[in-house]
Amino acid sequence: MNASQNGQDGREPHVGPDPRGEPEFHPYHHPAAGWGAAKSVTQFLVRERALVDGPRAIMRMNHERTGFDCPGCAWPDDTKGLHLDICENGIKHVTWEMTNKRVGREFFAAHSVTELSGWSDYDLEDQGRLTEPMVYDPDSDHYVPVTWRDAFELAGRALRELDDPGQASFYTSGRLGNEATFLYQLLARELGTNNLPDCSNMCHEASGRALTASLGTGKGTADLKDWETTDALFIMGVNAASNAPRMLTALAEAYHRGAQIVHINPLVEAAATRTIVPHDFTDMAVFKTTRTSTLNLQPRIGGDMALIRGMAKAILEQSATDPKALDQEFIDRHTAYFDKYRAVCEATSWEAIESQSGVGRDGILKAARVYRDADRSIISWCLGVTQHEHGVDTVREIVNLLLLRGNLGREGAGPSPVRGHSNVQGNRTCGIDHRPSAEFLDRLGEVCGIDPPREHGMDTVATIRAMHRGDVKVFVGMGGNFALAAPDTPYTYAALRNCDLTVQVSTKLNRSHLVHGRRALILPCLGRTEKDHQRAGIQSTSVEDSMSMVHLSIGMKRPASKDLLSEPAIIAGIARAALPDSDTPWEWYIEDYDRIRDTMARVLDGFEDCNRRVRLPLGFRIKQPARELVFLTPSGLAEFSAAPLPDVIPEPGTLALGTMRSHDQWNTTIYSDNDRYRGVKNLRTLVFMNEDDMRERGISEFTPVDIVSTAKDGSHRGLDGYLAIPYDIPRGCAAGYMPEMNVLCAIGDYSLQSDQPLMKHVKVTIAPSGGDFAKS
Ligand SMILES: Nc1nc2c(c(=O)[nH]1)N[C@H]1C(S)=C(S)[C@@H](COP(=O)(O)OP(=O)(O)OC[C@H]3O[C@@H](n4cnc5c(=O)[nH]c(N)nc54)[C@H](O)[C@@H]3O)O[C@H]1N2
Ligand SMILES: Nc1nc2c(c(=O)[nH]1)N[C@H]1C(S)=C(S)[C@@H](COP(=O)(O)OP(=O)(O)OC[C@H]3O[C@@H](n4cnc5c(=O)[nH]c(N)nc54)[C@H](O)[C@@H]3O)O[C@H]1N2
Ligand SMILES: [Mo]
Repeated sequence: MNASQNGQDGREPHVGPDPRGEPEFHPYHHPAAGWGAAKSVTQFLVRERALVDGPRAIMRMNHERTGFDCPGCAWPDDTKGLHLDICENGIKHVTWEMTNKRVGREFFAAHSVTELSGWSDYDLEDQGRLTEPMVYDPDSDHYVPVTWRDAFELAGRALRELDDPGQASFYTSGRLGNEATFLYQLLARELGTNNLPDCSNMCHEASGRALTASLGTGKGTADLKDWETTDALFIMGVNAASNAPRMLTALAEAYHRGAQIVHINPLVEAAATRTIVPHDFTDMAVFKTTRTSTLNLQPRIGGDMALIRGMAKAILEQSATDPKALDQEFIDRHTAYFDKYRAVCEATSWEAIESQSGVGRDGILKAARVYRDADRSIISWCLGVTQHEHGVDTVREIVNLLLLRGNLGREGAGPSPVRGHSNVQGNRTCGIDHRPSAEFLDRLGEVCGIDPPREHGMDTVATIRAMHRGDVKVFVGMGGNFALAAPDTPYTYAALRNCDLTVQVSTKLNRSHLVHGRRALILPCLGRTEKDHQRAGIQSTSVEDSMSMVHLSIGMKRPASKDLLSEPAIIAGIARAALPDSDTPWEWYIEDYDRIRDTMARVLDGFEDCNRRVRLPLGFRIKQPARELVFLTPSGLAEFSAAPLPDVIPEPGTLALGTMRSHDQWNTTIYSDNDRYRGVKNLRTLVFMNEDDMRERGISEFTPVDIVSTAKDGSHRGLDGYLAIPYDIPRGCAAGYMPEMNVLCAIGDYSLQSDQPLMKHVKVTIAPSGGDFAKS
């Protein structure tokens, strides 16, 4: 059952840096951000030897017009043009790209792929930036240099020679700029496939589908201004201090203003306590902390829908005596199916709500009171809500609750998903969608003179399965680290290895270069911080944040190597080779990205006149019809849903395990083995457990345990020798880190509502290592 020994067929023994220190766990009681963050950043800058360039670049991060967009997350830029709108993890993220270390042909000549497969993921990325295109040579088992022209021809020929364009798949990780995104989907569709899997398939797919069903637009409607004026914030299933640290500023401001801040998370994360606002130098100097929470509720894993249902039930019950509890006028004018929703709330018993949510009625009523007393409420959420079987129903339940009090289409109110990758939302806007609408395809066809395929394409999980079967033969990864980010690691490895060709467009060496098809290319690209010289001069690219603001990002650093190409140029190169007779002016587009934007303006809703508007000081906001109370739903109204509560209570003896990030990692990129806010040092192979669950199993702190997951189809997967950490987490729940724990996520375990892998709800048993248990 030990899947962790073999770099070829299982997982790496270790993803983080060596040497490994002794594991430590000391519950952490310091405020989020502040000096701890400053110290951590300094250590990081020193290690990456970026002490000169690092700080200079950081000063340009998120500057309107003259700066580059921080690739760290999708939190919007400060509307007041704050000139130090940065955070610890954003700085690490940028410095990671700007490292002075390089991995060139000598490196690949010295190390075979088999040898590199035994390296940790940390060591792979730590070699620095890729410098020139490389092709895999099966005879020597080494990557060897290849010219760009030959690389494009190899990829182009493989694509041309497919029996069917559906045998190709084009993955995107959400940091690709809008212009490259647009060209990428054009390449896929001109070739004849909608196989455009992306990281949202593992991330916010559920949010998009739910919001589209309820409101007719797949995005949140609240923007940063709304955050600044709201009376109550409900923050669900996000570790904001680590993963959206600039949210801390908004939370601190809200607290000062007297707004209520309710955190809903099985773990009380750092953002649910207090912070030192990172860019407030006075606060930093005097160690002044601000509370960032007024109420914390700890539902069981998967218990959010029941909790929200409980709040709605309380509001509905109260409306019998309190006419202001509901916004009846809003409900009458703007919504459909309210009666059905009321009926399902009435039919859901308080017992079911309490047992399914894992929160007592008192706590739910407290949250309901906050909601009732606030004129304007925002509900914000991230992966703790989406990566579940019933993620779509839960997001729809969030919208139901908002609709009850007309928290939509007005200042200070609305749904507000926290997106992950810095441009993941822009990717969707610009056409990365395996289920495109007919209207979009019509316009794309008309404007670009192509005949796009109408059949839906494959998402991430479907692509992996198709590669496994041999139905997808060419895999192109535009950024990201597919091998490690996807579920069921050994299965995904086998799928990638079964391809005729894998192409990875990347900035640094990672696992996806070593787990490759029979032929393989590494195509190194410019990073977001770097100058992109094209014929018409230095180019900028546009990106869209979590709150639908589109703005320009422009790099200012000399490229890491003279042999790098921009992502748009790489896509155009592959496209020309794959589609020699294409009428699309690929080369002409690359000379001047304004030309790409002009075409985008004609194809994409909300991009009209985008070349001018994107150059406005803060860029432009894509119109959100739902924000204007225009609902592109079948009824033309905001639609209540009335789904039954799912049963999320673990069977006796089993636990619900959520996989998540540590503080010191960026998805598959590991910065260190520490998780500062959770009090962990030098340890990633851990599992956080409730002390009673530990006691019941004869487990104490640092006891090595074996974890076995049971998939929907009854199959088992396991990890051995993880160390148990007693943690403030509800009974029946456990948590640990991705990507190591992806081994436990079965390929068949995805949501029937969103097709998202169930990464926050893995059914596991945990027992002390060494028993017969692991072999069961
Ligand atoms: N520094 C840094 N920033 C990042 C990233 C990174 O890796 N590092 N990743 C980026 C990406 S792509 C994304 S999508 C986001 C991810 O941001 P998050 O959503 O914060 O990601 P996770 O670390 O997976 O944390 C999930 C949170 O959900 C909670 N949770 C788990 N199960 C449940 C549940 O059933 N209900 C509720 N209410 N909560 C639950 C966990 O306790 C944890 O706090 O961050 C983005 N920003
Ligand atoms: N178990 C479990 N698995 C998960 C999750 C989870 O919560 N639990 N979360 C899921 C989520 S939310 C997401 S978004 C995915 C993330 O999946 P991915 O987006 O595929 O993974 P990342 O780790 O973000 O990708 C990192 C790589 O991107 C490349 N890169 C960095 N910058 C650039 C650039 O500018 N251009 C290009 N071309 N490449 C660049 C680098 O080579 C780096 O190694 O993982 C998913 N996997
Ligand atoms: Mo994500």
